[in-house]
Amino acid sequence: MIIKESLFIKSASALKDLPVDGLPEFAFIGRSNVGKSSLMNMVLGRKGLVKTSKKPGKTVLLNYFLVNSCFYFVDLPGYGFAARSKTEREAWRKLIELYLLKRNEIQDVFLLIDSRHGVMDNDQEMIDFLDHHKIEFTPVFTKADKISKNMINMIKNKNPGCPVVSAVTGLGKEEFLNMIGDQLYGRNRTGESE
Ligand SMILES: Nc1nc2c(ncn2[C@@H]2O[C@H](COP(=O)(O)OP(=O)(O)OP(=O)(O)O)[C@@H](O)[C@H]2O)c(=O)[nH]1
Ligand SMILES: [Mg+2]
Repeated sequence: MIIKESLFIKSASALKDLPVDGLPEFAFIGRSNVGKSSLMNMVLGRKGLVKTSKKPGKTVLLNYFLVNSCFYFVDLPGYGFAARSKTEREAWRKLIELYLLKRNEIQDVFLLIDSRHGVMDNDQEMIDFLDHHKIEFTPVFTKADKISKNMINMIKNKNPGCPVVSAVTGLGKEEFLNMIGDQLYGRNRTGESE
């Protein structure tokens, strides 16, 4: 899978504002600060395309990026941002749950987990929600530059098929893109993504 082009399309705060072209989409979800926006930039090879922040909670809308004119990356607002008010957290929950339950275009949900911390309570809540509604997802382990090679291997052995990535070193980029290529186009006879 080669990225030829990526383009910011829109930010939406309601399902009625989402694209209507029916293209498949990959949703990036995870705790605030886990590295969703950074991973998107890394795999797209575009440093500043998706806004990243040292301050958690930056992304509060569904942000759509069109890739190769054939699928979308959707940057979802992060959860577990303590400074958000109760009303804001409720609005977040409503938007995310509606999106995950109703949006037929979703091809896969990438659930990002910080390699250093593993699955935390609010990650588990999200996993329970997805499992309960039989929504398929792929765990992706981020910030692998912060852990040892041994730890990386341990995570890989425990979670076969789940990418372990670093937005800093580019680790896992090819595996991540191949996974997307496989999901969209399947594998050709040589076993490589088309
Ligand atoms: N060392 C390291 N730092 C990273 C990596 N990915 C992201 N970061 C840093 O982690 C912080 C948060 O990254 P973002 O990509 O903005 O995280 P996010 O999940 O989009 O956060 P929200 O939009 O707030 O939900 C930034 O300071 C990044 O530079 C990584 O692979 N390695
Ligand atoms: Mg973000």
